[in-house]
Amino acid sequence: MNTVFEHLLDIRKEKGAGYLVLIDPDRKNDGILDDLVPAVNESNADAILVGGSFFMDGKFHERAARIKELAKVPVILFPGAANQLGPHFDAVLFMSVISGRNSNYLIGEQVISAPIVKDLGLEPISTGYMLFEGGGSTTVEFMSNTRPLPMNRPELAVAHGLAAEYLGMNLLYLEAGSGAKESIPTGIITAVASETGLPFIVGGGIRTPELAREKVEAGASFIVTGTVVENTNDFSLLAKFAAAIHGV
Ligand code: 1GP
Repeated sequence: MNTVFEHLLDIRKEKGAGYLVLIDPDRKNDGILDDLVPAVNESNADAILVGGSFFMDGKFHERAARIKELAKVPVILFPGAANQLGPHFDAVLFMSVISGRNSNYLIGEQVISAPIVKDLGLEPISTGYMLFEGGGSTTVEFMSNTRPLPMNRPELAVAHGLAAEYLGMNLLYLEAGSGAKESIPTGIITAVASETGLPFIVGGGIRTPELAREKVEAGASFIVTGTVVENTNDFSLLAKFAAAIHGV
């Protein structure tokens, strides 16, 4: 059987790029999961990411279980911390915040997580997570206590991407932050695509299918959207994003 990561790479090969839908299992989304997840199933999206850096109640695991129960695509944990690990995922982005210099998010949470990942039998997808300045301070910047990379220095992005590659990571995540004003610019995407050998996710502040398509044409392997669907409750957007990202 293919791993989730192999499945994602196959999608990228067949469709040019993949579409990942981020669902934040916080209380603000309590009422919409039973409609949102079936809408994702119908939309041609390729996987669901579940996670976030901050929660306002204690029902993360309950909601993650419900998402997994309803989902017909792989459900991947996109963890803000080790305490989000649980059995209701097909894989976990085993991430290190390589853009920052906070040792807890570079290796601390990973050491806490590794035995739990093994015990749960989750597939770890080794991911170098790079946070960029999305215009205004984002929750992840505050919670990770790290300084984001500037958007106007592609060479810095490339150096971080290469470091992740040479450290043996399998995937990069170029993040402007959830709800970012500015998404990752084309210049950064083309530089990372042409100068590193790793597939990469681009997310944060992508609010239209046209903008998602622009990122794919610049070289993004996977696009993630979160807030735009949660904020508008317009689930028809999911299929529009999927079509734009897959180029159909
Ligand atoms: C957050 O990149 C994702 O990690 C999604 O961002 O909520 O802005 O779509 P948005």
